[in-house]
Amino acid sequence: MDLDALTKHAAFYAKPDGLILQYGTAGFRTKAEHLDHVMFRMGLLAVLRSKQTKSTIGVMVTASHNPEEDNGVKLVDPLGEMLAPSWEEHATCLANSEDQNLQSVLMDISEKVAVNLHQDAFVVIGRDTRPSSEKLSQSVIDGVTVLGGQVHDYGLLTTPQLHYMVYCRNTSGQYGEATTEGYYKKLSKAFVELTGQAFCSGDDHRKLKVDCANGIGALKLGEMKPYFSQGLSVQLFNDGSGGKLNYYCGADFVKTHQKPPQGIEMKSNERCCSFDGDADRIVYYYQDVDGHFHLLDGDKIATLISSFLKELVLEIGESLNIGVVQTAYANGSSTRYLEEVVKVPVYCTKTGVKHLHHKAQEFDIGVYFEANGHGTVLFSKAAETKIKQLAKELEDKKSKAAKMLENVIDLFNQATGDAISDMLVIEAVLALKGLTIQQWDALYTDLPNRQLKVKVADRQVISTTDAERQAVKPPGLQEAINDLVKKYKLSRAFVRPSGTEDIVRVYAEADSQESADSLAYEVSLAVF
Ligand code: 16G
Ligand code: ZN
Repeated sequence: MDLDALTKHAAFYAKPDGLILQYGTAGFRTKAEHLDHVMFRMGLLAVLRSKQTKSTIGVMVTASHNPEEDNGVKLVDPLGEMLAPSWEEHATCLANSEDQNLQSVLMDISEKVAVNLHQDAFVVIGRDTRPSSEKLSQSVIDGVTVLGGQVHDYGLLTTPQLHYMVYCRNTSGQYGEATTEGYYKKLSKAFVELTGQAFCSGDDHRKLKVDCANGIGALKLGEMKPYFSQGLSVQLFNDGSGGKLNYYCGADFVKTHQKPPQGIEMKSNERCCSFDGDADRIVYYYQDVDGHFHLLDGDKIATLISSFLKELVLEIGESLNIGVVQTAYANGSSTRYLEEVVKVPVYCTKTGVKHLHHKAQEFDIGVYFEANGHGTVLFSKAAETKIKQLAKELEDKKSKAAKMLENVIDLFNQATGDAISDMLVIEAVLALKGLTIQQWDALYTDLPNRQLKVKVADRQVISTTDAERQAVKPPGLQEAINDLVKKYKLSRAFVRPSGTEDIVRVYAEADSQESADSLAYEVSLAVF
């Protein structure tokens, strides 16, 4: 390690006085102007992680659905997964160390994790379309190179594309080719083959309007469109030409406000969807003939996909176990529908993709979606092998179903939730089952619900258990919530400290909107 060079370069990336940041569920995230030193340091950390794992590590510069002025960074582990939790602590430690301690903190981490400093390091970098992202990604590159690591800068990418690249590179190309073209071809081939047999009633069936949140999704979906155009025609809105990132648009806006984004022309009953700012989340929606807005969120997506997968598994007659993973935010109706109608076991984890992803890996087929539209489906190696083998056998109903599953495996991003990939899966399922968005929506009715934010002096006074569904601290809070919940029918409520904002979140659902609103309000009073 060339410590002189490190000291020299580090001088360009002074840490603002008193700034303390935490590597949370979404990495580091704050105002872009405060992140230069963090980026440089994450370049350093990525080199250590790469040396330790003897693998390519990814660094993504994005703040997802946050306002355009923000930015953020997260590291991607060898199999395209989120950074291991023990390394989140190292990241926090490194980001917060005073400038003069940088070297010693870095050495401490190397020792703790037993890094062989002579090992080669390789880091790949991607960034979203924020005005600050290019400069910040240069700071990451500087951090990597000063420690002697090699870099490949992919430039503009969606977050899930970077996860895909890392996964491809660490599996010797077996998962796919580590280029955007490789990604487009792999997914489009699977989509076109999957939808090949679908009966399409009219051209309208193949049309989809996509709100791209004025983000990277517009660019990448635009590049990809020609590859799958024989199966689906997408029309892009909020494509970044003039509009501001995530401003009155995007998946987070639509889910939070339960209304259509600005900048999209919606005719009644037309199928529309929204990506978030880095294209790892998706929600669907439509407006009915009476002008009512209908949102089909991550829970509806999980339900549609789980039913489809369950049918295919029954058809191939193999005992592949399916598990669905949700969080406390999943609408009670979706959980009931999955358990009672689709008849699949449902599990609840803490909020944050890494928790759901981890749980989903326990099954042959693990479906996970957060209500906010982040999710994917994971297939175990054993399931994949079995499915591929069945798909090769004689032409019959069984092998047809296996072939479909084979394409489904290729179509889902196995590294992380991916708006483009999820969109293609949903479009394929709707086409194959001949479902309109209204029929999909009608599978079950959401219980009315309300989310509130509560500002408190210290959100850490609240701690939770049971996948965030029960408050253990402060004393008496859970008892108070229990008493309030008893007052309403079909009700449920919980509170949890946010992992991304300095607030406490309250969620309530009940048999009517008035009850859900009033329960949420009463619970928020109990939080003080
Ligand atoms: C992050 C998480 C998202 C989660 C959200 C919750 C990832 C990649 N993103 O954006 O999954 O839903 O945080 O935010 O894990 P909250 O803690 O503020 O409610
Ligand atoms: Zn995102």
